[in-house]
Amino acid sequence: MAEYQNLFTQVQVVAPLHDGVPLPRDDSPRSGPPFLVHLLGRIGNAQIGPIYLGGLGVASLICGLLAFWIIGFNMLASVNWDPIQFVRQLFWLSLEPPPPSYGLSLPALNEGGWWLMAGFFLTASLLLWWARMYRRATQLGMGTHIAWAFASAIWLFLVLGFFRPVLMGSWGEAVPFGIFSHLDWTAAFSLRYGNLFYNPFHMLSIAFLYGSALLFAMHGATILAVSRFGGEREIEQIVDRGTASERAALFWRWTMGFNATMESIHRYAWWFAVLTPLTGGIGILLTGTVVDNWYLWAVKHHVAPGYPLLWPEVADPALLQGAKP
Ligand code: 07D
Repeated sequence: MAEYQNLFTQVQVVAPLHDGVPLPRDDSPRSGPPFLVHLLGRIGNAQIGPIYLGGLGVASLICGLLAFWIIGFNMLASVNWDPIQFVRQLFWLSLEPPPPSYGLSLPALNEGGWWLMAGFFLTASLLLWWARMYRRATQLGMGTHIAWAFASAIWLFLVLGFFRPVLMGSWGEAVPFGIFSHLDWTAAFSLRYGNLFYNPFHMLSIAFLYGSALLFAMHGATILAVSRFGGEREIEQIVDRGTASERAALFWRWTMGFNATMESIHRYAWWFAVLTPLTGGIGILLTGTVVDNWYLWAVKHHVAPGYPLLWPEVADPALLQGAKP
């Protein structure tokens, strides 16, 4: 008889290849016969496929590839179509949004027009992928929690690249497509608006981001720690005394006085993850539209002290760009 297996043992659990549950009648067929990959089986399920493509998936992939190609070929053109320089300088290459003089009008192709087109296709791709996730979940009889969490990330993406530029009246406000250029944009944005650390929504977003990491570590560690009692099979373990889940709960009640439940821990995780980009998007939307300098905002609202007048040579942010006279 096989020895009891859990996730610490070296034996890979391989089930017979299967297509999964039958799909509703109007759905597309799933593509490709499934196959096994041993190495992937070490980090997850060894069975790959069948994949469900469907109309939304294909449309999303086409839009995503168009965006990818527009960005990539513009970068290649910027190094004179030299593939060696393309690779060497890849992290420095960028497709920039139009200059502010264009406002929200249609820019010439090589002055931000390609950027606008790439942004359009990237947005279309994300929204189509969102619809695909929503539809696949309902077709499987699942809740739509994954799609709504994804919507929260798309919200921040749209604030950065669409809603805020529209409110500011210029595409030039949006983020460039490039590795280092988007990092530079982020730093410049923070400096231009008086240090984003003083933006309370940036604070909240960081709290949820770090909180997500902490919860993830606590939950992952708890389940691993009780896997010798079958803890990864959560649902079977919830009701029984002396089981993995009772030990996990006891551990936290002993160490913190309080324990989450097998259900509530996943709700905390979902909310912390969702609130990260949700609060972040609010913070970005307010920047430049409602608040022009977050440091001065913080001083005014007694969040931060003003600069002491002890060292007159210290540059007062109130006198820098973005400050009201
Ligand atoms: C970015 C949006 C959704 C993404 C989607 C994916 C593709 C790729 C590819 C075609 C993640 C779409 C894209 C599919 C397609 C191809 C090739 C989600 C995103 C849908 N900060 N900061 C945050 C910290 C500072 C700044 C959030 C920490 C400085 C700006 C987060 C620190 C400055 C913005 C956070 C720190 C600064 C942020 C992001 C520490 C200057 C934002 C949350 C310790 C560097 C964003 C309110 C997230 C935001 C943001 C953390 C420092 C600037 C909490 C820990 C002071 C401008 N910062 N930050 O989930 O929401 O992003 O701000 O120093 O816009 Mg910050």
